[in-house]
Amino acid sequence: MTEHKGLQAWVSEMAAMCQPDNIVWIDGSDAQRDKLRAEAVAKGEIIELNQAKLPGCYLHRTAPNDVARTEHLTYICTTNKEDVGPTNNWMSPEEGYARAAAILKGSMRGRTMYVIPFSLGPVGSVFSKIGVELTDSIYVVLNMLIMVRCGKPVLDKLGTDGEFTKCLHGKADLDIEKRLILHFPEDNTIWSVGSGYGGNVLLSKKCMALRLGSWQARREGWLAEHMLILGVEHPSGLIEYVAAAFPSACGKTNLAMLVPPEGLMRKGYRIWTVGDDLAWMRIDTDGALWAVNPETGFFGVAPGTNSKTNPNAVATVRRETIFTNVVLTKSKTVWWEGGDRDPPAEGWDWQGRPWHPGMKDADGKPIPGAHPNARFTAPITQCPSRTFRLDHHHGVPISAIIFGGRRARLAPLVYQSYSWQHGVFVGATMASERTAAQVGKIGEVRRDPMAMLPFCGYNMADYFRHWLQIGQAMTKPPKIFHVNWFRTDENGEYLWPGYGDNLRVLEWILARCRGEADAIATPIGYVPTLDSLDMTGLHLSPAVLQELLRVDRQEWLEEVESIRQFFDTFDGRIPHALRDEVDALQRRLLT
Ligand code: OXD
Ligand code: MN
Repeated sequence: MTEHKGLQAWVSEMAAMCQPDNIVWIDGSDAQRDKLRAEAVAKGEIIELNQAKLPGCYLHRTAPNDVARTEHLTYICTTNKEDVGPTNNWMSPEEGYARAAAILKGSMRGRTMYVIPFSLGPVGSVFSKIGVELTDSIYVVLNMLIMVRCGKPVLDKLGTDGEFTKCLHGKADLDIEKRLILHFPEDNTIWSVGSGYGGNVLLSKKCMALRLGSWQARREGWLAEHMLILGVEHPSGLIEYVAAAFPSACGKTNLAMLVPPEGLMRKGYRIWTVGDDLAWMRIDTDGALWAVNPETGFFGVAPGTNSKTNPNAVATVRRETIFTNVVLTKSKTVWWEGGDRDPPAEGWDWQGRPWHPGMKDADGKPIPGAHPNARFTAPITQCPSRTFRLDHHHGVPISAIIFGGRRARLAPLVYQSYSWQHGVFVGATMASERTAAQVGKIGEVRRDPMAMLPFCGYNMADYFRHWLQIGQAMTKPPKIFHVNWFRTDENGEYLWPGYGDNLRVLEWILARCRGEADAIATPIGYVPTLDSLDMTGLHLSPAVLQELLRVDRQEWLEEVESIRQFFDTFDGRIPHALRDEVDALQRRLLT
């Protein structure tokens, strides 16, 4: 399949270590995919679903101890420990290779090693980076075929001496004691062993696009971010794009595919989904920031996905979808908690055990049928709101960057930063709190800067500096905002309806970028005036709106102290500009 000597040599070297019986190169064709599906069904790796109801759909079950990313087993392996900073686990490259090799050695005996050439970003675009993943899992192959551009066109582009990221995945015996997710940024290499869960094994995603991607982005002067990208079409026909970062479980996929509320739909608003998880962004010759979604599919959380929370996702997963760890029904369809339909009278749970609604464990707790982190893997081309610019080599121009967290109090519905530097500060100090309503006090706050805490491949203090430098290099930087859909009243009830109504906030943000919407300056940034959000068709009392937009000086002064403590964990490496920002925030709060 390739004349690339470096690639051939690396595949041979890895095969000599893992000792597979066969090596199969993935060409990206439907014919090969169909053959692999049949083989995976025959081996019991996937279950064919009801093809009349769910054409091209399959179910996979992971090992019960292998259902989520394992951050404590995820390492960045660099020569100098300080390069990874206090937020990452570190291991020396020597130790990393040696420990993983001991597990991988001979682990593919009796198995096939698949060679998957893939491109993040449109093949041949300035954004594109090529990787090659070796894996002994057909499930990984079938997922990668959905998630990224794979096969022959990628190898053709790689040519005889192109650069590529070396990604090795071996299931070994799926033993959590022998599981390691290792990144070697100095060698452009990733080794993942002992897991079969998507986030640990689809190495294009968190491992390459974010951890190695962020490392490369700093070296090369661009941004690799954990952000959704969407376009908002204005009734005039103008389409403007935003990139938004939220920690897990804050509704990124739902926002990326939102359906405008009735009132705004009638006015002519429309959403274009570019991506739900990753954004690679570069400064183009016009001095503005342009972005691509490096992926071609969604690896979304199934539970809670229904026609109200995300009708576009529901439409997307009707065909050619791999479901992982959901309920299997007697008619070979799938079900999950928080979906559209009532549960089946009986079926099999995510572990394949007979299951029926109302089952309880020994402690009397309900036994869920689907795992809470059950997933769907589906092509973006099936999403009704997909962008028409997915393959554009320039990507899309970003008007606004949005950071968000889950805060029952403190953060207003939306505010705009005063400058790029202030915006970087807002992103760097982003946090989510556990829902505090029930106990009536603020929950535990977890700082998750730019939603990159588990994904930044180097010292986050240096990452903030890189963001500051990118801002200086742009003549037309996006404006930076913060949103919070999760503010509650004293009874713990959400004040804002969320979902489609979030478009009202996006529209204010974009109008601010055009210099059109009103705002008032508060100590934390610009907040909408009460009449500047388009509330057509939404009846929210002025008092509720006022509460949603309120800035409480005392709470923010407490936040300032918490931010200082967070910055102190970086051993004096935090850029001065961000320390200046926290001082300036405190000054504004006290005047
Ligand atoms: C994801 C995550 O799966 O952020 O996208 O954990
Ligand atoms: Mn994610």
